[in-house]
Amino acid sequence: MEMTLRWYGSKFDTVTLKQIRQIPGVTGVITTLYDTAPGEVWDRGRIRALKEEVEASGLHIAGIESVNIHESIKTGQKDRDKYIENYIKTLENLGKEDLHLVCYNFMPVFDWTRTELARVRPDGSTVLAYTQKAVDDLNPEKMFESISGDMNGSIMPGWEPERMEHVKEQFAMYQNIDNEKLFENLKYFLEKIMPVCDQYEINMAIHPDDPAWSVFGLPRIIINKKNILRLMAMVDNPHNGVTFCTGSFGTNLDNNLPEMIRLLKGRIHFAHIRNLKFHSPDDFEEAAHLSSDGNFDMYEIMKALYEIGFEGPIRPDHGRMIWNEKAMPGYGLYDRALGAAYLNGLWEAIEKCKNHAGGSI
Ligand code: DNO
Repeated sequence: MEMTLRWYGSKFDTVTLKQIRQIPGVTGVITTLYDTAPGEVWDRGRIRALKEEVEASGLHIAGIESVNIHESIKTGQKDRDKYIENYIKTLENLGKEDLHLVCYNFMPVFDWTRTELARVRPDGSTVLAYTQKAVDDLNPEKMFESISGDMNGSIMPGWEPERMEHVKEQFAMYQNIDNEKLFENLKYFLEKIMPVCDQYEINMAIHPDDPAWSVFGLPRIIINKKNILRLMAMVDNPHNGVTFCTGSFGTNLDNNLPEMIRLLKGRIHFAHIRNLKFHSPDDFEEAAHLSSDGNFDMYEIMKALYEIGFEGPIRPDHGRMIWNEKAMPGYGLYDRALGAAYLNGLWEAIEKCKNHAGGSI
C-alpha cells in the first residue's frame, strides 16, 4: 500500500503540499480539479499543470478523487451519452498524463450526508456526525442551509452551492428511479467507459454511499456486501473496482468490514480508512483513527487489506478538528497526519509479525 493524503489544490485547501510532504510515510496525494463541474471535460493542460505542481513538492498524484458524474447519467436521461462521451475524454486525458486511479460515486443528489459538521467530543475536538432523527425532521432543500454555517468558509465536496441551489429539480429527476433502475444506469455507464479504462489501465473505484442507506427517500445502492459484489459481477472487469471506505460501509453495523475486504480481493483499488463512534445504530460521529476511540477494530481492517495483498493508495479519511485548526471539516492537517502515522504503524507491525512468524500473522 501507499500512504496518501487528500489535497484539494492550492486554491482551495488550507493544507499545503509542503506540510503533507513532512508527514512521515506519506508519499502521494489524492487530488482533483476541484473547480470542474460534473459533466465537463477535464483539460489535459490543466491536469499536467496540477501534476507538475505536486511533483515539484516531492510528492506525486496517486489518484483522482473525484471525477464526478452528471445527474443525467445517474438518472439515465436522453442526453446521458453526451456526458458519458465527456467522461471518456476526461479519462483519456488522465490516462495520457499517466494517471490511473479514479474515485467516483453514484449517489443521487447529495454525496455524503452529515447532520452536524462540528459536534463536540468529550476531548473538546469537533467532528462530523449524523443522526437519522435530524434527517427525518429536515426538508431536503434546507439540508445545505442547515450545515453551511459550520463549513469554516470552505466548499465541501459534493455540497457545491451552485448545485445545492437546484436541489428541488434534482429530486424531481429521481421521481421514477428506484434501486434497480440506478443499478441499470450504473451498469450502462461502466460498460461504456470500460474500453477506455482498458486502453489506459485506469482503475475506476466506486465510493460507497454514505450513510449506507437511503436518505430523503432517494435510492442508494452501494451499501453492503450483496450489492457491491453484484456490481463487481455485473461488469466483471478488474478496472471496475471499489474505493473501500470503512467510514461509509461501516455506517451500517451489519457490514462486516474485514470480511467484505477479503471478498473484494483484487477489486479494491483505493482505501479510505477512518473510525466511527456509535451512540445508537443511527446516531454516530466520526472518531479518531485509533481503534479504542470508536467502534471499529482498525487492526483487523488493516490486516485484511494486508492479507489480500492490497497495493493501492490508502488515505486516512476525515480527521477531527483539533488544536484550534481552521479548515474544511474533516480535512484539516493535524488529525489526518496522526491518522496516517497510526495506520502506517499498524501496517509496519502487521508486516513484521508476518515476517517473524514465518508467514502467519
Ligand atoms: C467525503 C468523501 C466523498 C468522496 C466521494 C467520492 O469526504 O469521502 O465526498 O470523495 O463520494 O466521489
